[in-house]
Amino acid sequence: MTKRKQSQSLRQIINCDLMKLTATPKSHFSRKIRLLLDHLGLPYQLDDPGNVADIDKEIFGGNPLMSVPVLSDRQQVVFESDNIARYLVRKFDPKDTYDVLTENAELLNLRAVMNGIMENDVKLILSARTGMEPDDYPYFQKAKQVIIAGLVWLEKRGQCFAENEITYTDFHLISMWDHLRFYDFVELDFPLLLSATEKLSQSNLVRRSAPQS
Ligand SMILES: N[C@@H](CCC(=O)N[C@@H](CS)C(=O)NCC(=O)O)C(=O)O
Repeated sequence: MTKRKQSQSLRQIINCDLMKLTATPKSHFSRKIRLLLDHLGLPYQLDDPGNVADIDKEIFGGNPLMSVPVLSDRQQVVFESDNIARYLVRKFDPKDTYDVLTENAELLNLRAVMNGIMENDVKLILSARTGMEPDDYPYFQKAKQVIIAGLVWLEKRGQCFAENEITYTDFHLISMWDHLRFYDFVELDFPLLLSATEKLSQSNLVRRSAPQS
């Protein structure tokens, strides 16, 4: 980190000018960012909007998409988990310690599949939460099938996770996996993914943001 960046972060800490992350404690998309913030040692304040099914853009940090996470860094507001990750790395971690800015197509595919699984997981949760039984609708049955097909695809690439140093791709995996386990919509019979997530969960920093009942 350059001296200028270092003093920028220090100023933020000293002035208690904390970044704010609008996020629910169980949100998997938000957890990717909490893991990044925690690993970068960046303090932040969590602003919990409560029920993400609510229709009120103000509780979502002004995000018209009415979803979390949203980062507020003084006057700068950033929507979308991966945009937030890129913003944080460009501002605070020029070495890109966790490989957020990779252009590697295989890694980007892994992340795309995990993001897709998480999106479909959100569909199932919000349908159940808003009074629709997912099993009654082909739209949600497809969402479940996409989750399963995505997990099968990831399991075939299970050796790509939890290798030497933890990376942003691992942050995706642990956030997705713990969330699926928490909500229990699909059976998680994927030995390589299980062993990678168990390895990642040995870290206190990783466990700190795990969803709690
Ligand atoms: N593509 C978005 C997805 C965010 C997302 O779906 N967040 C969920 C919570 S984990 C949410 O707020 N959903 C509310 C909704 O979709 O109405 C991102 O990467 O940040």
